[in-house]
Amino acid sequence: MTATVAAAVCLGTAAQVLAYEGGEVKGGGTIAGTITFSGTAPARKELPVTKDKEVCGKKQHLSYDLIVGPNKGIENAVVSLIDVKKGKKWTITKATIDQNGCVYEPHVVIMQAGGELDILNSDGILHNIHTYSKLNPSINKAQPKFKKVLTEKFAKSEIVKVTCDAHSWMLGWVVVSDHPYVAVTNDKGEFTLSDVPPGHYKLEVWQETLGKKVQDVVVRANHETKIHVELTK
Ligand SMILES: [Cu+2]
Repeated sequence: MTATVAAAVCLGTAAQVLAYEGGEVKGGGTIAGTITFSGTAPARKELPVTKDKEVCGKKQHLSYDLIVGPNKGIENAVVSLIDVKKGKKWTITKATIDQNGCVYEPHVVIMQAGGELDILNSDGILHNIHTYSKLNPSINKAQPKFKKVLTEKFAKSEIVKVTCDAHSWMLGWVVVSDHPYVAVTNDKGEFTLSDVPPGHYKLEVWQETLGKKVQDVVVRANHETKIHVELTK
């Protein structure tokens, strides 16, 4: 019994030491750049709409798991600092994804660990959100047509896969982070991380089908560090 209590106290202390500390950043630098695909990008496949065609069939559905632009920029890659302990405060108080035309919009959403995610249902049909995660409890909930919003909490930092049990092609990701130095690339593969305290960091790039790549990055006061990372199959 005593041993259990001691272990619990130890874990509590470790968590406090590792927790991210948000505050004012003086002389922060910027990390900006592009994530590109190396080689010939595979074409997006058309996903057949097998259900609720009157709503889901309004849009053409092309595979959402790898989108490479004309200049090889990878859309929806997640860029984050993985060893940052201190820096700016979070400004997102609540994150939102919508189910619109039977697509999760955005495909990748960022939220604060311990924060809330609003899951909207603009379609007005039955969706069933089903999440896959290691650290956070899995969610498997029907969202009937009259239920305009479901609000869910995610306590732990990790990337959670989101699917819909009603529509097999629907796919999204929730990036739960305990610090705000995380960005999703735009349709040109570009990202920016701003107000980073000067220092040496590990920058991680993650893409759902291409995996992870980590590299060192140095941030200098009031300076922009340019980064280019290539990912491939
Ligand atoms: Cu659905």
